[in-house]
Amino acid sequence: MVLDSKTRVVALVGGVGGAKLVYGLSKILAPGQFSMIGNVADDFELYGLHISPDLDTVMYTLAGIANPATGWGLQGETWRMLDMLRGYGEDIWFGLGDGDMATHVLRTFWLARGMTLTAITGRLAAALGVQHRLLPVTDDPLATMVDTVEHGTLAFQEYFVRYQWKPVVRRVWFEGADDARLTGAAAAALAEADIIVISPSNPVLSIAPLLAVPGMRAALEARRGVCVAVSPFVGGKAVKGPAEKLMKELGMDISPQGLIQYYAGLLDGLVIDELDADDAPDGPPPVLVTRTLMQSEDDRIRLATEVVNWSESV
Ligand code: FO1
Repeated sequence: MVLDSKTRVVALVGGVGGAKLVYGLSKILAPGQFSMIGNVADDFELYGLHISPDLDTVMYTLAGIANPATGWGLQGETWRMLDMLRGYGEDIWFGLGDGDMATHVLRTFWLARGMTLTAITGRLAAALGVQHRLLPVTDDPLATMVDTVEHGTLAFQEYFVRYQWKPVVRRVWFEGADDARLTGAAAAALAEADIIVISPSNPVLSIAPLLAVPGMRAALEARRGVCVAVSPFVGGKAVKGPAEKLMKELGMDISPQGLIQYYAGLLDGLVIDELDADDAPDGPPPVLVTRTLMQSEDDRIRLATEVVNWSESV
């Protein structure tokens, strides 16, 4: 434990990149000290099943059972169900593993019985031994939509997985955002937070949908603690995934200054990689330059420790 046991940390998290940092945070903070608010705008239905890729990525990562090669899905996964579906002539474009299926089956079953996504996520995570709270930002429908040059409007997973984020993006928006309600659990976690960490998840695809939920920005602005973001870029490039390509297509600036502008009004600090040190703005907000690439478990824990210690001082 690196912090006073009363210090409460909340992380806003998306998928694979953010999951690495929250894994590190979960190793240095007690369960009562640390909550995560997760993205649900990547959620979709396939074969009648409700799939929550980002929540599952975080849950599996914290449980230590994520596939280390992909970051999503389970390690040691098998694919018999997909083989069978292929045999039936189905066009398989989304990798649903046999073990992973159990998560989607139970989630769908419990949703149909009236449980909230928050309650379901808590139950699944606890069963996998995850003690820290993983809170969906909303229990209401929220869906990232992507307008592309080649295929027109695509649902997020079609853009991301079916088309491997190759299409050129003209616009991104979040269907359902106007009516989505921030959950009571997420609002309470934010209200009690001493430190809020915007994890190095894709700003447009993972963090923006969280900020699009009515009440979320206000909850961040009304926070008692400090809010720091960890840049998802290393050497001006995305470590993984479409962040750099997509943001450039949308005409956005992916430099540290660009991130400060993107998160305008929210940040008390920005953490950037040492390869981007030359682009470090003078502030405000203050900037911490360190190694943000998380290749090993030690990297995750070291970065998490640096981020919380620095946040205490800004
Ligand atoms: N990402 C892929 O690129 N291909 C897949 O086949 C795929 C399957 C998949 C299954 C379950 C799950 O929880 C996640 C999965 N992902 C897959 C990752 C996921 O769709 C994206 O990484 C996120 O939505 C973006 O954060």
